[in-house]
Amino acid sequence: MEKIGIFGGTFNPVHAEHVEVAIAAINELNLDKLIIMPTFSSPHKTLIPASAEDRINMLSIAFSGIDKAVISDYEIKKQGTSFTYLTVEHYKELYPNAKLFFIVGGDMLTDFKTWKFPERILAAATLAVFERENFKTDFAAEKKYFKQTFDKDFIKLSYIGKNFSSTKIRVYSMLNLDLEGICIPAVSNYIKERGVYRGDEKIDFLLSHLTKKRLIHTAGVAVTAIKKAKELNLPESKVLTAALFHDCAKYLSPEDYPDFTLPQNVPPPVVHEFLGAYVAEKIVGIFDPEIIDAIKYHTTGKANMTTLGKLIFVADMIEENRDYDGVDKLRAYFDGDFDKCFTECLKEETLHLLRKKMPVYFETVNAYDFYVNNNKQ
Ligand code: DGI
Ligand code: FE
Ligand code: FE
Repeated sequence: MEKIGIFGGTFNPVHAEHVEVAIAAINELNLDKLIIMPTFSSPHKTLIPASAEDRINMLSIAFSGIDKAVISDYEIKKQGTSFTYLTVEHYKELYPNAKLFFIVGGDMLTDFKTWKFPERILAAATLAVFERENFKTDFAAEKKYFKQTFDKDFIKLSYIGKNFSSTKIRVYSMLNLDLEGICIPAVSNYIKERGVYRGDEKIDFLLSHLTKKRLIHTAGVAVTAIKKAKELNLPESKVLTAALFHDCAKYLSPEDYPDFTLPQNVPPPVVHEFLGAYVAEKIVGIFDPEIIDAIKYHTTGKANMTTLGKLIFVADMIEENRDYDGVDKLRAYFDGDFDKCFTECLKEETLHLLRKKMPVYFETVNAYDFYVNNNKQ
């Protein structure tokens, strides 16, 4: 009996881990064919979108060496939200005598129950699940649940998917940073040649006013913050813009902006948050007051911050390039309890300033009082 796998995703863009999963599925399931199925995704809803054509081209490049993999434009051609049950039923009709597998990551397993007509998916195809490195899946419990709920089993692949981030590739591309080591070389050439994820004129401001090191830090803040956007109910585009511009004034001087008024007694390391808010609005043209406010207090914090403000503050402190004692502990909180992470970051920053005998700005004192001492009147 012919064995056919279906592997869906946004592939925006495809990265090395997708290819590894595909190879593992082909080998472990002994597939005759693996259909790679990029989902249709609305450009308006996608953070840093690529055209369907570009996504398909990048997939073709990435899978060019794997004969059993074929790229399908089925869902993209259909447009709109595609439902997995319709896709697998379509292929079941096309290949009535084949055994179909639908390949998903362990993180999707919990999600699966909320998909439309899971029982119809399982009637047409068998799930083949790969584990995710940083995602604990209780496979025994899931198997039991599947048996009870659907009277079906799924196959657990032995392959463990590593954490690769398409978001990182997109953000790095936007900031003109080197994709080496994070993107398949041939795909990265395509991205560069076609300018797939090129930034707009606003981004040009960052490219001409920040150092490379600062751009890498900026990308780190963006990738970290975007990870939490959904959970915190924040629009990804807002999070991205605030993260990208949070340090836009890091190397600028207030003297060069005569219309800008710096508040009194601002310690030198804090100047760039106020100047940044000014520059982002008046020079770059970012008008969302919540974004401007997040930039304005990203260094000091303040009492009564917005969720966006807290997220930028935290991401700034724990992004992957940060390296100080205690940062790993803060990162662990970030993965778990965001509010706890935020108060711990605030404590850490305040202690750091006290240790270094640096002046603590009154907004930081207020934030500490509000969040750590819980003086919320
Ligand atoms: O701009 P970044 O380097 O990414 O990070 P940041 O904006 O959080 O902080 C820049 C520096 O400002 C950092 O060394 C800590 C310092 N800082 C933060 N809050 C205060 C502060 N310095 C003083 N003097 N007072 C503060 O309240
Ligand atoms: Fe900063
Ligand atoms: Fe920063």
